[in-house]
Amino acid sequence: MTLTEEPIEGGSVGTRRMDSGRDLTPGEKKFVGQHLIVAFAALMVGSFFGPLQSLEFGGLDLYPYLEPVIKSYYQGLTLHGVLNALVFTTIFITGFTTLTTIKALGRPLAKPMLNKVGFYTMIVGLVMAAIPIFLNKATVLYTFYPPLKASWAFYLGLTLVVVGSWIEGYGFFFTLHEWRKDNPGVRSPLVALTPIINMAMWQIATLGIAVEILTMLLPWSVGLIDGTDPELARTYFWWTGHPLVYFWLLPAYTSWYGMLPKQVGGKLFSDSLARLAFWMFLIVSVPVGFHHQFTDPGVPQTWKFIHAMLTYSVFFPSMITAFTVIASLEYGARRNGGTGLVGWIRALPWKDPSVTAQLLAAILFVFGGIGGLTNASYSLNLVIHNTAWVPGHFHLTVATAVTLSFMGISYWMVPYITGKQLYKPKLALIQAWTWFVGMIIFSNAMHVVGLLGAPRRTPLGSAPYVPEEWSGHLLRISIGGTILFYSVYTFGYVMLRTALGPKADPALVPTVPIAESIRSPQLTPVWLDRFKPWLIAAALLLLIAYGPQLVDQIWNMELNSPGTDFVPW
Ligand code: HAS
Ligand code: CU
Repeated sequence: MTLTEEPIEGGSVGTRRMDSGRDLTPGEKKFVGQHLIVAFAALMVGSFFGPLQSLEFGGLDLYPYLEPVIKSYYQGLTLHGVLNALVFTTIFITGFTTLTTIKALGRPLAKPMLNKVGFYTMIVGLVMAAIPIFLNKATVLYTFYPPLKASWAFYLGLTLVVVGSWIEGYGFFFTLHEWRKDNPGVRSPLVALTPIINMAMWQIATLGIAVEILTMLLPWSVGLIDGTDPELARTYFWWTGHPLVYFWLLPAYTSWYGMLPKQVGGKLFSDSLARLAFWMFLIVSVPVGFHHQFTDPGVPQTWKFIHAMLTYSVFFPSMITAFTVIASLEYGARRNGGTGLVGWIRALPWKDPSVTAQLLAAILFVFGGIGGLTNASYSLNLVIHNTAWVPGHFHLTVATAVTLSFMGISYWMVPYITGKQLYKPKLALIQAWTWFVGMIIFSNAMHVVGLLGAPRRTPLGSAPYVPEEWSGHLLRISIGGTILFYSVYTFGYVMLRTALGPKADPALVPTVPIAESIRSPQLTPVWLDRFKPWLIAAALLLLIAYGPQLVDQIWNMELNSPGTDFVPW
């Protein structure tokens, strides 16, 4: 790596050393590409079932045609949730983090073998978990709550996916550590640091399901213990389950803060605010899990209340993000000649599918965030819990803010790693807009029908109790789902054609967009560049917010709930 010395504004903090922006080697690009192939394959298979569910809501049940391969609505729903929400995301994120680490630090991975081992561990786990799901031996939905019981291979497979992601995480930590040794006193590049903060958060977050699977579900599935404690299992699960949603979100935030400003011709408005948001996520992402358990009888109200309050605090880093990212976009748009209070929005590069996809993702996230705040309210949660409102909420968040952003990122990343040009950018643009429109129709109807009392995770098309007033909304869900079906396969098609296309003139291939910040990152306070204080704060907060209740639940554990199979619909 060559470093150049460059004076920075303010002058009082010395010089900033900038790396030369070393590109990924062909081998490194291939490794990132392998992640993307697996991630997109999972997305393509998982997304096949989404429209089946939404069509079922409208009264068109296509599941019988899928027999003998797919036995039930619930098997399809399990595939949809596991492949899209767990596999696509985790593998895309580790691939993206590989790219950002190497590119933004300007050096190879410190221990490339370690990352390879991590990746292949995830693949072995994925195959191991997928087989029983396809065999209808793990129809337990993506939350796999006991007493629903899956084959041991499902639990072991999931464990390996998590362990693989830990190992890849260590590969990133070592790389950052080495970079820091070589660059004392220099602020870590934001685009490298922030996905690594996410990986650190993930190590803490996944302790919950690691303990759940290893101490309860796996021994139970192989017959070492006779039953489970479903309440304790839910507490373990949501220790992981809530921060999981930020594990998905933060790489999209890295792109919105650290890449999108460059793509719109601007700069990051505040490096300090960006870092602060990520550190806040590190400390408050985990101790909020009880907001998924407001209706659980085994958790005392005090703890639910504490977690409700902490959930409001996890709202702040997203508000910081809304402010900082919009300010960065405005800065870029005004440089491009945009004017007016909101008129500058038109000066954003809306013809660039990568930008448009991410802007549309962020716009819908505003509504996902409002819904999140509703969910977090202790009393309003009673109205929406376990209704179709909840999948309405998470299709705006994970399925749009995250997935549509990942699609937008892929529109430069796949050309970059393959050395090709994006296939039909106009089609990609249509893809982004159809996702946006399809999701507005789908998720709005899901929210409304949920408020009217429609339960989630239910094949409503076959339910005998559906009142007339739901039917218009159920139809809108079918229409939205069909548009999304078109959109997701258009994305797959554009990616495939891009990857199979001819090599392009290197000058026409996109580079990795890394935004500068308006003020030099060297002016960012050191405490916003250090792991230690934040890790200590995270541990303390966890101890306070989970410690006593967890000890109580473990102390009073009763492994007396026998397993059940899902009854195929
Ligand atoms: Fe959630 C349930 C609360 C965010 C995902 N959530 C779920 C479930 C999932 C999920 C999957 O408190 C279902 C789990 C299950 O299966 O049971 N959620 C929240 C809160 C937030 C939140 C307070 N959720 C997310 C994100 C997710 C996600 C992010 C995935 C990635 N959620 C809950 C609660 C439940 C829940 C309860 C349990 C419900 C129940 O009873 O079961 C917050 O983090 C949201 C903060 C977000 C904002 C929005 C900021 C807006 C930004 C965009 C700015 C716009 C720009 C565009 C830049 C404050 C940053 C400008 C464009 C121009 C053109 C100018
Ligand atoms: Cu949550």
